Amino acid sequence: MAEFLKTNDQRRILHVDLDAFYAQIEMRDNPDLKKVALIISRDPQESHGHGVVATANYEARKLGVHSAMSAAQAKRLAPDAVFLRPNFDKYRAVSQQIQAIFKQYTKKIERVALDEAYLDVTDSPHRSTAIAAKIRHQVMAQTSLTCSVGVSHNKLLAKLGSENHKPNGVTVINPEDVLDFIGNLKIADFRGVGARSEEKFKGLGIENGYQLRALSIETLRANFGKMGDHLYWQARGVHFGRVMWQRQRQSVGKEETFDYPLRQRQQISQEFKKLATKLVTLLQNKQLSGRTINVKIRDDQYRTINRSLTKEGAWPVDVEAVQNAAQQIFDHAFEEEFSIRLLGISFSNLQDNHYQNISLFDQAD
Ligand code: DCP
Ligand code: MG
Repeated sequence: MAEFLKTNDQRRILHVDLDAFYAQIEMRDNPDLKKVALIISRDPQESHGHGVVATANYEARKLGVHSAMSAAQAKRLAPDAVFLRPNFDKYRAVSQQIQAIFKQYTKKIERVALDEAYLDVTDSPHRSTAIAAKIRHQVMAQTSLTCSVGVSHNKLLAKLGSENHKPNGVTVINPEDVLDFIGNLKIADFRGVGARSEEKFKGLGIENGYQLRALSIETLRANFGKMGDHLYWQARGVHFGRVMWQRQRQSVGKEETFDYPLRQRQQISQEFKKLATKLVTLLQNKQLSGRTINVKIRDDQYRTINRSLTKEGAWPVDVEAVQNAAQQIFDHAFEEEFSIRLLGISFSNLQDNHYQNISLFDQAD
């Protein structure tokens, strides 16, 4: 099968993840716990069997204990384990120390959990591997904790990389290594593949990334619905999700208040055209689109109506399309007479339009 996949993704992304985070902190603070199976959870005896395992050290993991398992089950697997209640204040404080280290290398940090973050270091003058090494060194020096780091050109690969050599490891995935790295993954390593999908894949005779990649997008869709598309691109190591380092805008919009109330549909459609033109320019400048168009209408009694139209995919960033959608919403809300003081149009459920023009779909297989 020929692979012509030129995504030309030039970003440099790191995924940093502390090893057995809560458990490692507790072992650091009480070294006696290093020798035993340690489970961070309420004790099943105290909680009438209701506790859930937050995490476990590697001794306990050897016995089959893992996150999200019931404490009662963990107790059966590891009867001699020490159960410790989580101390979130302590973990949050460590998390802040770690974040402060990340900030020395980039402001583009997406914190995913207390112990986990993506860093976009594309703009840094330093090599990605040097940054990874320095971060690991500083985390150890300042917190006495180990972490694992994945380095690649997108978030998916960076995350898979950090999982690859856990604990206390670094994995760099260069573009030329992507297809082999992904090919060698077990099917359960792919995002979104849980116990049920794993069974389904077993039924199809699919156990690894190479076999997954051999499946057509149609086969994947037929078996896994929308997940099928995600799996198709994962199998090729393609992922355009951005490191969400800023609080994302909720919406982008324009509105206009009128000195004299508008009473004719003709006036309304003219105003919608003006608003749509301004909004489209704004969206183009920001390279954004959205799945939802919202229209705000206020009449001279100060009654305000907000209505929206949501599509499966992004709306075209196009004056006529936006104007028509707004008019449609308006006509639906006002069939007879009206007296309008304010009109507004906005886009929400925003999406990045940045990659729209990249030809990554010209693939032959
Ligand atoms: N956590 C939790 N419940 C879960 C998963 C995680 O409470 N279902 C908490 C406990 C973990 C921390 O979040 O210590 C970090 O989650 P990770 O998934 O990164 O797990 P660990 O850091 O414990 O282990 P690993 O070495 O696999 O990263
Ligand atoms: Mg972790």
